Amino acid sequence: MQSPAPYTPSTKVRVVTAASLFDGHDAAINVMRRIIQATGCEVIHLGHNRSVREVVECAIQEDAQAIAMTSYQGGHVEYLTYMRQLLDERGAHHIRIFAGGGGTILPSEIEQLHTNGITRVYSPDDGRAMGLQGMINDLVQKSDYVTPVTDASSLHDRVRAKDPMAIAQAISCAERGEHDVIDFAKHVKRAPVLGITGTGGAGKSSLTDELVRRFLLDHTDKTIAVISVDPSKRKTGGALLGDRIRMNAVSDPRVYMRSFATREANVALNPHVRDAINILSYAEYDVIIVETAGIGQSDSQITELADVAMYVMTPEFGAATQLEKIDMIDYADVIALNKFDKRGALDALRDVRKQYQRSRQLFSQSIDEMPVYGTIASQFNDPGANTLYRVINDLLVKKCLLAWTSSYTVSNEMSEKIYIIPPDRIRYLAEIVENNKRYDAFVDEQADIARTLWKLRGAIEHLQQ
Ligand code: B12
Ligand SMILES: Nc1nc2c(ncn2[C@@H]2O[C@H](COP(=O)(O)OP(=O)(O)O)[C@@H](O)[C@H]2O)c(=O)[nH]1
Ligand SMILES: [Mg+2]
Repeated sequence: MQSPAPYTPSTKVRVVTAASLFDGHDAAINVMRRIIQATGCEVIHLGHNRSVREVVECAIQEDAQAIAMTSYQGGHVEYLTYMRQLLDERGAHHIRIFAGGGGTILPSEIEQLHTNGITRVYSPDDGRAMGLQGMINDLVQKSDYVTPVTDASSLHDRVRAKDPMAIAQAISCAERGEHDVIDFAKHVKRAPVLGITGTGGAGKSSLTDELVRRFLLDHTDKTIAVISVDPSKRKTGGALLGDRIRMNAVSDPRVYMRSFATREANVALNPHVRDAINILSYAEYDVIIVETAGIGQSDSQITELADVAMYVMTPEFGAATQLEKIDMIDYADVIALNKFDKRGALDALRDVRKQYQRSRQLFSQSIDEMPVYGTIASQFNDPGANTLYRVINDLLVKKCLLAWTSSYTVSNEMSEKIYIIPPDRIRYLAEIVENNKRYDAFVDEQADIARTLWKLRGAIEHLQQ
């Protein structure tokens, strides 16, 4: 069968993808999300094992046109039906649901799910008849619509009340250039903004999640919004907005998160991030975190938007001279040297502190006073991340004249990797195998000797007879 050409959507289609609760079968959704992205859509991928509530809240906050799920573990009728109910309960009747799960979803169940309001469940037979691109074309075509604004006249009141759907719709208006609808947010006093930038994969999203978690624990009455930008592909216009995979703390009523695609080549920020900050300020979020796409030179754009700017890097920057080329070391208020568990981290910390000192001519101060902190964002309750949180909290208080009181205490401990298997025992399984093989060889050798002796003894006895 010849694969059909990709459908060209006429709107910016945003699709949330995930594998269902308790389900680790993510191979199929990974294939589908890549094709959805290559068909020009912005894909907000959540990974596997996601509850209905998580998926629904994400789709509403992201103002997505559709949700695409896989489910292999059973319970798909209840799961998908509940997803439809929850979307409808929250007024998101327009969000379409698509799903697949191979032979585990029976034809009779597919029929039932279609009756229950699931737009389409794709069976293996559909795959054979339509091909992968054919299924995705069908999905994207059915999702190719402009997301509605529920009631434009009450939008500002609902934004002010922090209604996630209203905020999401207002931000989409900004992205579509419908500025008259969001005029109310134009002259608002801006909420404090923490800008986070750094190369892709340095751990910006993981650190954002760690900061959000600590903020929620430290300030039990405060709210936080996260804006996260990832690059669009120039070739297809599609984008993988994958930052939510790292965000475990954002599924909280006091948090709103929105993923942006840059929608332009070679920029680290979407031009509408500024509008989004205004809208979230109008909604009176206590602080807004903006994570940039992390694509190098244009990263320092963030300093124009942020009250406090953080640069995230890792110990693997190559030679110390490379540091002199990094613009953000000159501009950042604070630097996180993440992945502090990597080799050479302590040397790197010294080099980055030295460069920070040099770039600001702070030669009268000790390099240990430079605001560069080693962190391990992938580790629970990491001491470096604790210190970083408190430093950022205090910087925001100082720069934005906030009346926050933090009870977050930090220690002077350095981040250190906590090992489940100690490094010198990392090959323990191989060592057991090697030991067993040595023993087998010894036994074979001894058996050979015993056999030879036995034969000699037999020969001697034979000769004596
Ligand atoms: C690959 C696989 C695995 C891999 C998963 C790798 C991964 N990371 O995804 C591994 C080996 C890890 C695995 C593990 C297990 N598996 Co498994 N696995 C499969 C297998 C062989 C294929 C599933 C698959 O990905 N197919 C590829 C997709 C693309 O094709 P498809 O399923 O036919 O889907 C079609 C359409 O539905 C459509 N489609 C599918 N999804 C979507 C989504 C969208 C958006 C769209 C548009 C279309 C679409 O595309 C296809 C077109 O033809 C199935 C058996 C089978 N042959 O189907 C079992 C199967 C799903 N596994 C099963 C089981 C039981 C398990 C385990 C629990 C086994 C165990 N006891 O440990 C674990 C659980 C893992 C976990 N943590 O959840 C059972 C489930 C039984 C049930 N629900 O009653 C199955 C059915 C095997 C069986 N007959 O027993 N598994
Ligand atoms: N070893 C190690 N891995 C980390 C650390 N922090 C994040 N990671 C991993 O690095 C990868 C990229 O992280 P992510 O937060 O998505 O980076 P981003 O692209 O900068 O947002 C993920 O696989 C994380 O689990 C860390 O401190 N140490
Ligand atoms: Mg990220």
